[in-house]
Amino acid sequence: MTIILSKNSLENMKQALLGISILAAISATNVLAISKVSDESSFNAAIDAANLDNSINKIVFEKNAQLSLSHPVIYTGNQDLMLFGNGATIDGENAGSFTLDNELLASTEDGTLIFNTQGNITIQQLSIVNSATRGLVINIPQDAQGDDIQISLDAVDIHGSALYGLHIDDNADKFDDGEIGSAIGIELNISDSSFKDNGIGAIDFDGIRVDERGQGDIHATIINTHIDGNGGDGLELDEAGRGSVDAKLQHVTFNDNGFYNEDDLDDGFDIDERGAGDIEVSLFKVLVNRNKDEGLDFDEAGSGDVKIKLQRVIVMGTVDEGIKIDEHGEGNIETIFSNVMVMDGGDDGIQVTEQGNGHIESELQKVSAINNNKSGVKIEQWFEKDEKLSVEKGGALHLNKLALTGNGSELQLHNVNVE
Ligand SMILES: [Ca+2]
Ligand SMILES: [Ca+2]
Ligand SMILES: [Ca+2]
Ligand SMILES: [Ca+2]
Repeated sequence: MTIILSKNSLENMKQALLGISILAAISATNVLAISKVSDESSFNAAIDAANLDNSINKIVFEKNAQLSLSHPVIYTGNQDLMLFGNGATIDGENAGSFTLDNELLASTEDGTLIFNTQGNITIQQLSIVNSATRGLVINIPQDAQGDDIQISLDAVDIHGSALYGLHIDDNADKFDDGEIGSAIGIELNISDSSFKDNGIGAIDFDGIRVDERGQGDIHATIINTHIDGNGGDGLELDEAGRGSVDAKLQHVTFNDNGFYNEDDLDDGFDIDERGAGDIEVSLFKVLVNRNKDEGLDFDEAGSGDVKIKLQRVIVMGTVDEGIKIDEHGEGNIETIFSNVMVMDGGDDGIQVTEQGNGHIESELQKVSAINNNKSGVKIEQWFEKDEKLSVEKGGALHLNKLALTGNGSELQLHNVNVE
């Protein structure tokens, strides 16, 4: 059965159909799926065809198709590829396995759907559910060069994975340690999607995990998306080597994440940046409720600045800090929070810590911190942590309608002046 027509066969078809209106539809894309993907064998056939023929750049599923996989499906082509899911659901309950070592750390190469490529990947209207290992995996080849990979997910639902829901891996180390990765960076765009109840089969597996190493940045834009109920962090962006992390989120929830490992709980949204490079985050209308470690946890190290802009953000019911921002080494922190509420946390509500060379410039506008166990707001600028005498010019805190009530201590500052 023919699954897909390549560009060449389409050219022949065009000749035959010359003058017929269907031409307009065909010429809009290089590839037309004649028989749509409807089950495991037709999905494998389509991916195999794309692996062999780099003119194939689109695979279309039958409307609302239900697929159950017995093995991971693996794309190995170089070309950009789009999967148009058309409402299809891929069940990965039997697609692969993982092993646990003595420390109960899970190791696997498997995932329900795996892309080994630096080609751009676009997926629309597709669900990946109940994966025995990871749901959706994109492995960036270590020798990748040139433009950043673009990964675009629209109306994608990944839930019930034992390990990561979505894993984008530009790290040569199998346990995601180390510093070795490709020369390219990662551009991730997600809209109208959900990542729920992943990371429920082993410790430290997130709803979405991006591991970027070597040269290259992480650019993430997430809109209208739910990242809830994952065993590890809801979202972890992990960048090392030269390069920055920037994340723009609008209308996103991070609720009830981080519960799987009771000895080392996890966060709603976690960023770890090391080496040269900055963290820049902008959140608009983001809800962060009942996460087990921190709600928002942003750590910057090596040279580089941290810029965090929060508008209309609510963080409630964390076991540890609600919002925690740490900057180490050469570089500054700039925060602009407006209409932010941090409530019922087990530690500080908002904790901002700057160390090494650098200063803090912080603006809190219509911010409230209520009933947090330790400080409502704690902002500290250190050259060396716990120094007795400040050797740097003090940082600046600009306040407009800050409401603090019921916290262990309301406001705690070190070498930061209220202006
Ligand atoms: Ca890289
Ligand atoms: Ca990097
Ligand atoms: Ca840095
Ligand atoms: Ca610093």
